[in-house]
Amino acid sequence: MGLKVYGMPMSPCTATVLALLAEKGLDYELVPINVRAGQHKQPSFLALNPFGQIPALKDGDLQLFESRAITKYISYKYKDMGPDFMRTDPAEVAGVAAWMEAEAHHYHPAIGPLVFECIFKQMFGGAPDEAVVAAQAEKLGKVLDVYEETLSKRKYLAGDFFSLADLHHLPYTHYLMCTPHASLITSRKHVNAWWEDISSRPAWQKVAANMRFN
Ligand code: GS8
Repeated sequence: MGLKVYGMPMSPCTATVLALLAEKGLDYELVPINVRAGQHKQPSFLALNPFGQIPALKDGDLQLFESRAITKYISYKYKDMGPDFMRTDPAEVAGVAAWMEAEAHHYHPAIGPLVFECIFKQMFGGAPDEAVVAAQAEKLGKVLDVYEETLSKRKYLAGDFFSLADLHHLPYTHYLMCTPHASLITSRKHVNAWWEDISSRPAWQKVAANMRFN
């Protein structure tokens, strides 16, 4: 039994897992879960993730949910397949962990609602709430000022190596670049260079090509 990812290619959290699998060159089956049709709230999917959100993973007898837990599991288990995105040196491991936390607790709360307003809400026929958009753009700008300072000293978030910390920024930033707020990235020299670097990775390009939202 191989790896099975339950989700949708256009879902940012699913795309993160697919990006890692592509980087590692691992074979997997993508089991489509149609969120629009509410499949993620059906008992068969709730058995995989009781919180009813995609993605989920099956690897033999192991079942897992939460994209950040899934990418850590894949990185540990398939350490010898492709690059090691979690490192082994304790200081580097800690740096990757710190920037994964920064993504989860600073970057994501700022960019997630912005992408929701500008991309996902419109998919369902809604208009962006401009007050929310402005507040989230300001919040994201402040987070990106910290990133700019960090990335002026090193090439990637946790050091001079691409890691899971960088990888977790790919899907939401990809969508941000399709909104009128791409300048949040492009106006910051070091953030922009980092984005151009990580988003041009061949593995990511393959995953991004399937993230069609219109
Ligand atoms: C969030 C998953 C999530 O928001 C993770 O895996 O990192 N912390 C979790 N999934 C969204 C799709 S966005 O990729 C989802 O399932 N939304 C439907 C819902 O919440 O009902």
